[in-house]
Amino acid sequence: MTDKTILRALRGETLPTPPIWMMRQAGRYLPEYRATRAQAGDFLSLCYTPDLAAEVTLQPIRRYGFDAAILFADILLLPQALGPKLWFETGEGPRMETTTTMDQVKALKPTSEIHETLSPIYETVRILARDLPRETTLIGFAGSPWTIATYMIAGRGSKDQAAAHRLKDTDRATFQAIIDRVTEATVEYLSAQVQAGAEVIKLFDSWAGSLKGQDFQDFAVKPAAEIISALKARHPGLPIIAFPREAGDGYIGFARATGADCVAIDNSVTPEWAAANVQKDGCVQGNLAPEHMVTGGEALVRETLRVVNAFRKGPHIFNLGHGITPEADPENVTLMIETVRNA
Ligand code: 1CP
Repeated sequence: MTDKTILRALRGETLPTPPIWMMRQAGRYLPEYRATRAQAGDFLSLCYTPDLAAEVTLQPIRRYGFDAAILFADILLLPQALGPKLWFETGEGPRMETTTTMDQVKALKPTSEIHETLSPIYETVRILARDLPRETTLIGFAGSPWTIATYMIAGRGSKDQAAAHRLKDTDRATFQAIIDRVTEATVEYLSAQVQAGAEVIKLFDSWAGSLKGQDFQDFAVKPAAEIISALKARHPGLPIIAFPREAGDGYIGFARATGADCVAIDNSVTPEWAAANVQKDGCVQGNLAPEHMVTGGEALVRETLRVVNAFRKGPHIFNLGHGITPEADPENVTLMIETVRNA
């Protein structure tokens, strides 16, 4: 049995002080991240250079002593490993060769070949498993199939995921084939991360909020349930955090429906609502608005305490409702952590 606080919370323990980490904790708000990224040259080179990816993963642990480190990589590396070209437009974001026809789905690489591209990621995990402080939990991750499919179909990020919805509603067979290929590959990718030393897995369904009704069941719940049951069959006891961002009422029962040990909550719902409706089923993670890392001050302290107090009676991992942004002030992160640990 381990004493790592995050693993205890994920087993359902209510702790006097919630463990804490932060989405995008390695990122552009940190000067040391910007320096290592400049050394790597570009973002994808940083992801695929194990020593540098491990270094930026460790930076926020050294600076702040977070209870968890999240592997530095990106959700789009997995679809890239299936064949489509991926690049990042400076100041704009990811771009990807699109997959929208059955012929293109059939031309994707077989799942067994993804490791050729992704082996540097497993090496980063191995370095981290060796170099992290004993008390720090190592989190591996992947995107959920729906969120990955939105980038594969549109070739880029989009606010409303219109292209993916269109394919889903006009060519269900092709859309379903994309979801199935990504689901299968994600199991292999995450399983390899666990073998390399990841102790917890997080599934990011950043665009789950645009799936409504039966679509939410079919494309947010079902693929997550398949991935989680396959991973738990191979790695008994592996704790898994699911993040169906902006799911709203879809958060209710999500842990039970998918087998996740913890549901990460965004900040479009209140912590009081999430405590009453989601934490009753087990561990929750969240959900301070990331804007407070930019604005700081009294509002940061007040809202941090509000989140801690709302979730106090059950298992909770403190986090932001979404990733910290480049404009954030590193001092505000210190203030948030002190507020949580002294609450
Ligand atoms: O340095 C840079 O300029 C690149 C910025 C950046 C960073 C730091 C990107 C590009 N990805 C990352 C790292 C990253 N991405 C991590 C590392 C671990 C961490 O510190 O948290 C993780 C877990 C992700 C996951 C990720 N990538 C998601 C899911 C979580 C979320 O934010 O909703 C998504 C949607 C992506 C795609 C992506 N990669 C990068 C950007 C800017 C985006 C979003 C594109 C869009 O707006 O659609």
